[in-house]
This record gives sequence, C-alpha cells and structure tokens, in this order.
Amino acid sequence: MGATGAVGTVMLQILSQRADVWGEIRLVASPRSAGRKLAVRGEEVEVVALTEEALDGVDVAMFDVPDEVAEQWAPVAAARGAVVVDNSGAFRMDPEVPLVVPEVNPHAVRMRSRGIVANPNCTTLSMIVTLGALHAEFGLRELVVSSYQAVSGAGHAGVRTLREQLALVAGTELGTSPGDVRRAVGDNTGPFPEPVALNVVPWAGSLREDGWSSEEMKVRDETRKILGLPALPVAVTCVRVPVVTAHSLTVHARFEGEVTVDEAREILATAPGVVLFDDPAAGEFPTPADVVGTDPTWVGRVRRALDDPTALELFVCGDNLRKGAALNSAQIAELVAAGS
Ligand code: 11C
Repeated sequence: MGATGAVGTVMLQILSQRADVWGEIRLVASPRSAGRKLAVRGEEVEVVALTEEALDGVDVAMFDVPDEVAEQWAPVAAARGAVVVDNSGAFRMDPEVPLVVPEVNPHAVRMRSRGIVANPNCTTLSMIVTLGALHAEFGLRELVVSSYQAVSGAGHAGVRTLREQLALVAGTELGTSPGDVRRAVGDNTGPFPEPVALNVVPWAGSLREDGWSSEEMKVRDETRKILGLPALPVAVTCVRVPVVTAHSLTVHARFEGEVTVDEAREILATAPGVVLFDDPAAGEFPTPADVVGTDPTWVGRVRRALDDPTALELFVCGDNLRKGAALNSAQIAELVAAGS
C-alpha cells in the first residue's frame, strides 16, 4: 500500500534485493496511481487502486500511507486476514500494537492482538539499533538527542522543494545577509516552514503542547516503547537540514554505571545492523552523503562524556527511507512470513 510514494519506491527496490520469500506481490495505491506499471523482482506489475477487494487473499500488507489512510484501512486489511505492517504514526502508541525493530525487540512482533504491527518513525529508527545494543549491555538511564533530518522524510514533496530551492540559490552570493535566501526562494517553502536550502530549520512535524513538535514526541515515546523503558527521560530537538536522504543524530546517552569507550566500541563493532566508522584522526566518521543507499546504522565520534563517566556521546547516521522505513517494514514482514 502506497507503492508509488517515496518509501514505497524504496520498498520495491528492497523487495527486489532481499531473499524472495513472497508469492504474489500486489502493488496498491490511490486511484490516481492505478494503472501505472512498476518494477519489482524484475517484473512489471500494474498498480491497483485501494479497495476492499484489493486486500483479498493478502497474508502480509505493508502500509506506507498517511496516518488517516492507515487508520481507516489497516483494520479493514486485518479483518480480511492480513497481518498489517504499518509505517504510519496511527497505531505506534496503541498498547495492543507492537512497535518493532527486529534487531532490538523481535519478540514483540507476536503481541499483535489487532493484527497490526507498527514500524517506528524514521528518526527513531535512525538511532535505535545503536541504542538498543548499548542498552542491552549498559542499561540506558537517560537520553538527549538532536536530529539532522533529510528532506526525503517529508516525501517526494520534500525532495522536490530542496531541489527547486537549490536551483534558485546555486552560484549566488546568497546566505550573507538577513532574509536574502528567503527572498530568493519565495513564499513557497513546500512542506517546510522555512527555506531549507543554505539553511537549517529547527522544526519537523506539527505543533504539540508547550512548544514541542510531533516529531520530537514520537522520538521520545517510541524509544521508550521499543526499549521497554516507559519512564526513560528523553530530551529531543528535531532539525531539518539540506540533505536529500539519510537522517543523522547526535546522541548523549547516560547508563546505569561507568562506561568506557573501548567497551562501547566493542559492542558497536559487533552489533547486528550497526557499522562502527570512527577514526577522526583519519577523517573517518559517517556522513549522510556516504550512508545514503546503505542498510545499516552507522556510528562514529564515540566519546565518553567529559563530565560524566556514565555517559557516552555518539553521532549516528542512517538511510531514513531504507532502515528508517522500508527496510525495517520488510524485516518485520519477513519475521511474520517466517512464522513469528
Ligand atoms: C520526517 N520522520 O523526517 C519524518 C517522516 O511518523 O513516520 C516520518 C513521519 C512518521 O519528516
């Protein structure tokens, strides 16, 4: 579901690249995309419109659609016998819906009394595999993170907006006086509240209580649920940056007792789904430009906090459309297909 969207497009690539455990793959989208042909597993498959009949006979339904579409249609698919793997925010905090990251809490996938399994937000997913590995050894006690989010988190419209704005500012002297970038890109800032080219925007999502954004609340709530730490203190600031794909985060994580960088490096070097890339003397640390298109979470800049021997500082980076969305959904679907 949502085969033609930004995440759906990457999902088709992922389904074509991973071990093929699937029989028929049916591509479903809104009526305006019906009839298009898309390639999956090397074959052209026609997209069909979302109807109840389109869900007949489906074992696993992967949803990459807006919250309101998922809210309406996931229960319909579940009632018709499918296990729904939903990448929207509609069910993530429902106590009867597990929120699953296969490297961290694969057992939770079985607790799906509503027939729905939720996939976390891409910002949470871009750090949680790393944190899960450290938490399993050290016991997480507090988290402070800032995100550096790519525009593709806002879908095709986000990418289009950045490309259009970059074309307007490229090769100019802009960015040297107040408002010059804003005047050059005009009033149409697409899905972002401010120009994103030559800029950073400390906002993602919609306004929640007391000045927090929905994206910040998602990172906090989802991290607590996935790690099974309902009272974990979490402080988050979400920021949009002029990167097409791959979200990054700085992480300050405090643990139960003293930690060492050597221990942390050993955990991260062997954790499934994590690549430790951390040699600042050689100029080696992850950046979105190198991480985009890859599956793992990359981690670098591993340091012990200068003023707290129980805390670590990290920089993590992951492809928000792959592990941040389509890949994690596909991994969950594979767990279901394997009998979990
Ligand atoms: C962004 N993380 O970068 C968001 C997009 O709840 O799945 C994903 C929103 C979600 O804008």
